Amino acid sequence: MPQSHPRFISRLTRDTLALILAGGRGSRLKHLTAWRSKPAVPFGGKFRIVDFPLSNCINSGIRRIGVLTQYKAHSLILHIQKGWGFLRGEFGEFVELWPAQQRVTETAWYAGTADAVYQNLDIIRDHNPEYILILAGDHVYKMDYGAMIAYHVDRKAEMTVGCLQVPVERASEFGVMAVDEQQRVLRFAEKPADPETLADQPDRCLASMGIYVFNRDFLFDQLLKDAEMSESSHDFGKDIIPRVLAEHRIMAYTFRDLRSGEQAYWRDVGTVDAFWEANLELIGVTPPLNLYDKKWPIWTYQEQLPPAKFVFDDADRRGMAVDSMVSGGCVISGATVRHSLLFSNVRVNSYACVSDSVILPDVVVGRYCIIRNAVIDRYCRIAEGTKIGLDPDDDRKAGFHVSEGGITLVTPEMLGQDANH
Ligand code: ADQ
Ligand code: ADP
Repeated sequence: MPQSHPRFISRLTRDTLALILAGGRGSRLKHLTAWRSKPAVPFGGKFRIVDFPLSNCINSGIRRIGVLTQYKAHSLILHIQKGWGFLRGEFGEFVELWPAQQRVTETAWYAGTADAVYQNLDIIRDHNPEYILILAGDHVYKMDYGAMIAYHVDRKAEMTVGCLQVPVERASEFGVMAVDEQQRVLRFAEKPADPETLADQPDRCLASMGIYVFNRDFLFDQLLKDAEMSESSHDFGKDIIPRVLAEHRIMAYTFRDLRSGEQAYWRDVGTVDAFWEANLELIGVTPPLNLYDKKWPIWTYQEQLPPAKFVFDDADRRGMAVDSMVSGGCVISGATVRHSLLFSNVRVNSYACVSDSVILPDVVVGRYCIIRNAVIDRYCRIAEGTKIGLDPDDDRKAGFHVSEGGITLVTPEMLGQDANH
């Protein structure tokens, strides 16, 4: 049987435990991650970022998943508890939350990513998987991990690193590697100032996606060794990969669209500008990320909400949204919404005009407001007549955050409102 046969892949994914690293702060998202970790940041109208790697696992047939949390985990924990309890424990399926719990020493929380996994080694050992798939909780993409695990086994790798080609100007944000013709990793530099480019393309680099497949014993050996090293920062990219690649078989797996073979959609929505852009991109007629794909559904927790409605107000002004995505529970009354994404339960009142903006759940936009090029955080109540996104200096004076790309971010705290609703 050829190794890429679907039945063979389903055996591999059944033998895999996935660990989603969801502890990072994501500080470049500014105030959006003041109270929640980046994986818990809402995305795409009704999802949170962590729903993407979680859904990828389920859709790939991986049904044993640990989510490792640390920073401001409350909203992430609630989301996972409410939304991801549908797996069948009696079949050995689970999504479990593994908070930093000082299991190993009394004083240490998670240091780097490798330490986060190391601290859970005894739980992983109990599950006894053949392969361990380590994922970041903060990227938006649709990926069949089965194909990557099959590649890993096929190439007799001890560890496989998922990677993508990126333009050289952006490469310093990533782990950058060089590979031989068989795709074996020869060199790896974490966030290098002077990144090595691809041999045949001087303007592109091979960047790590921060996702890894490990053979169980190899992972255990390396984590135990790393834990002993006082000079290590206990991080996969900074410490483990560069240290092991000379003596071990570390392979690179390039993430491509399985059908077209082209570069696949993958976004690290790590800044306010990237967050705004990735959300608005979803609106297009043929968006680069299709959320309507029945073959690769994105699962989430959602409240039961009534449909969105668009109504005439008492002065007979039309409430409408064009070139927009509007989620359940929204009411647009006598107001105009253009090229915007409204999350659940947003209310836009008469004479208001919202354009090129991303409005998170449970926001109220008062009468006569004008909102442009903005991200409005959950639970903001925008007072009647407020203008946002018209003049960056006015926005800064009002206490809002204006991003490098000119997007205005507004949170309840900036409005002097209680975010605890
Ligand atoms: P970064 O994304 O910069 O680089 P890091 O900040 O360590 O790496 O975050 C990786 C993932 O782990 C994120 O999902 C984060 O939320 C989570 N995380 C971080 N610290 C954690 C901790 N202590 N406990 C639990 N979770 C934690 C990495 C790789 C690069 C690669 C990029 C791709 O190191 O080589 O290019 O990802 O984005
Ligand atoms: P999400 O909308 O992502 O669930 P929330 O806005 O509910 O995030 O915030 C996550 C957690 O942080 C909640 O427990 C909330 O009560 C708390 N929180 C949010 N903003 C503040 C704040 N300004 N001060 C104190 N706690 C806050």
